[in-house]
Amino acid sequence: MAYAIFILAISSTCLLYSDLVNASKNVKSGVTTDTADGETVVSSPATQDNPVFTFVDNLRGRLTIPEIEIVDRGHFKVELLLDFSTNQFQIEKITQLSEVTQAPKPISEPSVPVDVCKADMATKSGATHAYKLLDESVLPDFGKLIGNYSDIGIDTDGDGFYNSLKLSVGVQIHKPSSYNIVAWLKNASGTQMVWASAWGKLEVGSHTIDLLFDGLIIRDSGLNGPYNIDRVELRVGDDELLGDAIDNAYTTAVYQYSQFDAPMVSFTKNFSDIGIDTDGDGLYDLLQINVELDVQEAGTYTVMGSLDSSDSISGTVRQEVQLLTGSQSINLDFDGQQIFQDRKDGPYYLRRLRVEDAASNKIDFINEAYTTGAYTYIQFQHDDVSINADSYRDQGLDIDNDGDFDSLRVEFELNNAGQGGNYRASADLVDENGKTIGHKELSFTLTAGNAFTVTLDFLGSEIFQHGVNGPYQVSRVTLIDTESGVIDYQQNAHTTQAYSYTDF
Ligand SMILES: [Ca+2]
Ligand SMILES: [Ca+2]
Ligand SMILES: [Ca+2]
Repeated sequence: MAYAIFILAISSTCLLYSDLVNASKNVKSGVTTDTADGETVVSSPATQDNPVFTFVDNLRGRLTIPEIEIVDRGHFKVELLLDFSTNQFQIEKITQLSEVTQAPKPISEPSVPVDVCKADMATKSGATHAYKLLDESVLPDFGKLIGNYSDIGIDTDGDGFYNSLKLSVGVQIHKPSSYNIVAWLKNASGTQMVWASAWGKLEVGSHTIDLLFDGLIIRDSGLNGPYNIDRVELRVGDDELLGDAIDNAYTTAVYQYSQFDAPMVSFTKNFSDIGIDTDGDGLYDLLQINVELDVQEAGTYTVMGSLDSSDSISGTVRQEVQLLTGSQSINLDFDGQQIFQDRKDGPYYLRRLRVEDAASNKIDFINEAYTTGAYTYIQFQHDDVSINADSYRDQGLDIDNDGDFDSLRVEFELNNAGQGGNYRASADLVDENGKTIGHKELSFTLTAGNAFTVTLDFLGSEIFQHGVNGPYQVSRVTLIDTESGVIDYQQNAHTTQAYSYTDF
């Protein structure tokens, strides 16, 4: 019956309510919709007043439904009712609203194309819109899961470890079609581990379909069997309508996760870290993190990871390494000067750690890999002349006493343990949208060991013409030794007071 309604919907473009009202509908609706086997499929407001409905041309409209929670994949019919107090138009649309999912998920504002005669409606007024969401998922006439299962570990490369766990599923087919058989595997305590599927055309009769659960995933789970086949589904046709489903279908034989194949390489989650001073000046040029790997296949791999402080990224390292089989370590070296310039004390966090094979396939990944020991940023490499990041201050200067600031003065101190020389400092003044208001530079000479205040006066006329209120950011502060180049840098150094541009 559900199938008949499907045909009706796709062959009609302009239906009156009276054409449909007597149509037999073997479906249920309500806040919770049940299928024939008693399972909850859709939990949502099954009818909803005033959904957003818009026309894209004379015949076709588009219905936007606020939110639907999909409890299970299925095929659903949306009925749109346009009520003009005297005449009702009801339009229906069958649509598949969900993807393969292992957990309930809400779908926000799904958009459903609906065919409707705009010309017929043009003379009406005062329309109210409503929709119904009806489940048409189950097609019991096509085929059945007959409840026959068996399982075995499969080692395709003869290394003594299973590449996959094979589940054989018995099905009885009543109508020839394409079918997709899907199964989900859990451990005994209910943790979802892996799913597998097999697609093919099946003739009438009984068949045994083999599904292969990936051994790498079972190994990586660290969970021993016996495993439970939590659910098996038989899906029909290109649209994969649900033909049959069985929960708690089967329990496998006993397996240890260590009987399955391990990946080519994986992180052992053993780490250590150390500050390295390569030039003997007492400051760390590198923060070196030692990463241990377990290697099944020797070869060329790339290891990469990011070093974060609590609220910013200090750097990303990418390193190609030659690995032999067995357990071994590699070092990821993070730039100490970059850590100093970020001016965030540790501990630091090694994140987004991944290893790729020579073809750039991701083999292992850890999002939150490691927390380093405690460091202060001042322990990392910097010049004997550096910006004192805690010394920034700003003020408006009204030179001619006419009530408007002629400039915005930004000042900061330099730490100077050097022998003196010629330097240059520069900075940008930036608005809240990241747009640059002005740029200032100052060249100066330092004498040995004497502190120095850098004064940058941003033009009041530029701030006024820019027309955006503060507070402003003092950004891209750069300190240059005219002999050796950039010796210190701050991307976002200081936030000014909350000036109004009309103050200038
Ligand atoms: Ca194997
Ligand atoms: Ca050093
Ligand atoms: Ca003035």
